Amino acid sequence: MKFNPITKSSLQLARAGYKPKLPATLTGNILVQEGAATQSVAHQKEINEMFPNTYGLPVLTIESGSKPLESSPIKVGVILSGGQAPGGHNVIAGLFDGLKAMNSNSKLYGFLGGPSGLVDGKYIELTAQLIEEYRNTGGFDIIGSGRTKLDEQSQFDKGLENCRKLGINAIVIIGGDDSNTNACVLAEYYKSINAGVQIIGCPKTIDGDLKNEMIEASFGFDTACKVYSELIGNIERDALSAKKYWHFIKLMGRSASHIALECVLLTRPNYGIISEEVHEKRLTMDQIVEDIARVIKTRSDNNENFGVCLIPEGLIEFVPEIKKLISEINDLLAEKTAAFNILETDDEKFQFVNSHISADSTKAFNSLPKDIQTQLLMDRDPHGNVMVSRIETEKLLIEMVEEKLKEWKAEGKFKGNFTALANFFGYEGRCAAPSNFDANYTYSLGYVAAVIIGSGKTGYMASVRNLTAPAEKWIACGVPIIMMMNLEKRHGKLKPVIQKALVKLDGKPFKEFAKNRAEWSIKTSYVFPGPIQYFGPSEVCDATTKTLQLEKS
Ligand code: FBP
Repeated sequence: MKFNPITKSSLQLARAGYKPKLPATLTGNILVQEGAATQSVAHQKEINEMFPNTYGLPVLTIESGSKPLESSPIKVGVILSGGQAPGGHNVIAGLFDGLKAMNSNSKLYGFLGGPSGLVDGKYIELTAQLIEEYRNTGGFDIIGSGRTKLDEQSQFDKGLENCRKLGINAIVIIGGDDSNTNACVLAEYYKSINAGVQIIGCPKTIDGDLKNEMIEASFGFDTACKVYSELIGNIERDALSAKKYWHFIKLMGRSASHIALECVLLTRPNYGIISEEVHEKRLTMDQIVEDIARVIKTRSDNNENFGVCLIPEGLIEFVPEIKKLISEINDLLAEKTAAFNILETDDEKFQFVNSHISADSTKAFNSLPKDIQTQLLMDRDPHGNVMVSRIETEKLLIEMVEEKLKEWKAEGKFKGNFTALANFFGYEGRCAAPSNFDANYTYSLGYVAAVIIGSGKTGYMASVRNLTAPAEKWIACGVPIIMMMNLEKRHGKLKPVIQKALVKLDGKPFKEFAKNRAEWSIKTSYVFPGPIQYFGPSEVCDATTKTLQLEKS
């Protein structure tokens, strides 16, 4: 593939010259230290049996050493997997620079279009000239991404054949929880057959749900939340100026509500839903709607017929009656795929579903508007997830709140006006040019991946910690991916997967919201974060998320 020069904006040109910062331990001589043996986060016995060759590996800490880390020439393949997240290109740049620092004859190949590129042998060589064009840019377009799940031996064998043709000794998979689960399975298989190909993962996802004791944040979360918060702030200012609309804004983030929580903390809207709280309190759709309507009424009683309500993308999966419904539909579609796929009309599909699910779920299914029912039956992604970004929860909530307020109006309880507008912010943030934090973090992650490869290890995820400190003080590590694994039901079967990090209701970010939300709902307390700044004072340009700052405070 030849780079197609596109006219660049002045910001792009200036940004190309930005030199991402590395932890000080990566800038001189390097020593890779091994810690004690580790275990998986849950289901230790079962996971140990499934991963006999890679279970129990030690954590690696990268420290300053007395000699430079050198390697023989290595050939490495890199894959971008899953949804785009700001900073992917910088991971590749960091990986490239790290490999070249260890041996200038090392080579980097990019598999095209995600994991399928490995299986189908579609690749390009990533040269210094090509990488130069993509430093500090958003997007994954340098090699493209995809969501193909690698879980069959035939795919692993084909991938190995393609690596052998190119002389590739290591593969870096840049992805979220599902893609790093793929990485873990692949590492085990290649180790079990002594394939001589190392597998290293990198924690990517705007959703922020690939984090744990050893991974403080997934990359892209910082930039995406800053983009959404800029837009939310602009809408808040419009609402405050016009004083006639309620804006219902759905925010991406699939299951976990980290994005919604971060944006709530940055912009202080009048209402914010956190799916994990809905689940914990077992709130029904009716209760959620009633609570939103209560805030609208109180504001209206104060003559404020406007407001902003933030909704996490995955909400619908956390409402107990709908969660049960989705789980039954998932099992049904997995078991009776052929019978379902031949049905042509929506009505036939609804009838089929209703005749195979429990009475409670039938009731929940039939309480939903037709378009939401259709959206719940759409194809799952290759990992068995409902594609929640396509379910229009924001519109569903507006409809239900409208109904509730009509009832209250008829009873004389609500005297105001309610005009609502729906928004969905997701794709707007996934390919933004990485913030300084994400530019530094991703470049460091790529560099760490190179060091782990240089030290001959497999089955590790690159990790950079101490992220609220200046980049020079960040701590570089390699974390066994198996430490993050547990068993979960996918496509109707228990599978080893990386445990998703949901919002912790006893964590400081949620507590900060819970402490203030009553005031923010009634008193208009909006904050307008403005656009990401790449140049200027450090407190404006370099700060990372409120979530991380609170978690680490
Ligand atoms: P990853 O988990 O792969 O990083 O994807 C995140 C995400 O942006 C989710 O927030 C969203 O639900 C999903 O991707 C949408 O992806 P697609 O456009 O492929 O349906």
